[in-house]
Amino acid sequence: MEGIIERVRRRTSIPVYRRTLENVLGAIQTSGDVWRIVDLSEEPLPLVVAVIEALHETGYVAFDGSSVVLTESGKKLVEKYGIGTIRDFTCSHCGGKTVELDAFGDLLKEFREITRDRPRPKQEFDQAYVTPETTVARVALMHTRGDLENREVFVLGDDDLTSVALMLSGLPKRIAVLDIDERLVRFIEKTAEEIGYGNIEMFTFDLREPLPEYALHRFDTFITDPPETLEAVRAFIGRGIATLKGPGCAGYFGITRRESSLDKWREIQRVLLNEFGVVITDIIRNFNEYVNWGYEEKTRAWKLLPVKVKPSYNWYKSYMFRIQTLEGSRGFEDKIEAGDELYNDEEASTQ
Ligand code: SPD
Repeated sequence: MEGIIERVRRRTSIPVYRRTLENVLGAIQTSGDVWRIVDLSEEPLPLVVAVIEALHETGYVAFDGSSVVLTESGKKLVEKYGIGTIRDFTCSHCGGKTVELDAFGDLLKEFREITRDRPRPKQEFDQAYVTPETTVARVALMHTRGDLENREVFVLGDDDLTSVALMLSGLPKRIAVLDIDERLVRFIEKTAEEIGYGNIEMFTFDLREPLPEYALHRFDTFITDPPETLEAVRAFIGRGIATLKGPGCAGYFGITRRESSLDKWREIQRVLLNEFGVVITDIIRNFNEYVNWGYEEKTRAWKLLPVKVKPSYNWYKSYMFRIQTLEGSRGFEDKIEAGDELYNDEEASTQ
């Protein structure tokens, strides 16, 4: 195993552990589909590719058409080290989301209809929206935690159209939404007009810039889904916290394993705890499920993958974080000098 780890280290600077190999070898035993291997192993895609290539080089893995399979010596390797297949016992009722959607059936139906002609994901902004079930589950989750009813809610970046589900729920007292993409701002504006919802403000905004005074310290709850560089965490989550009124407010955001190693998670959590002084109250595994964005063949992931095949199911998920503010919590209000690096680091691959 040490020899394989060494080979992986020569291919990538993403930290690799014995556990990484176990995760990837466990996933390969469950499925030959590369996207499923990334999904199940819960390692960043570029690291999974580096492991697969090292295993291929050493004769433990072969490519059978578009499938990744263990060779006879690969089978002996997993047997020798007692590496089992990865099994999925996710609750089939809630899909692991921990909330049930039955009470929100009408909202889900309306949301689907209203968003039928939504703007398609734009690669320039690293967009990929979540399934309608996920968006509505967010409403259910936030409501369950007491963060919606009669609350003032800020949505920072909204290709998921969470603001539309919030309007339909009728729960918040006021909604504000910003996005860098004018198409989305116009779509949300038009939807608000059509459903006759007046308590919403929206504006086109690049979160690299500090938020205007009128957005600061005025909201109870924020929700965002950041790209996962540390700068983007500051730009999206840090600014989200800056919109909150003070202690006792809440924020929601997704963080994935597919583009962020646990080493990066630790850095993100350090920023949350040490820089922003907030507490993490919830982390719900694979809560957010993303619809395949359609520009896969133009992404870094596509260039890296040893077999070129389009994903056949929604392989990309993120964990839902909820944070709460305490005495001494503070948001991020500085300008961010980042171009494309806002979206991309060594572990990212989907833009
Ligand atoms: N480039 C398409 C995929 C982007 C998905 N972003 C989700 C970020 C989760 N924090």
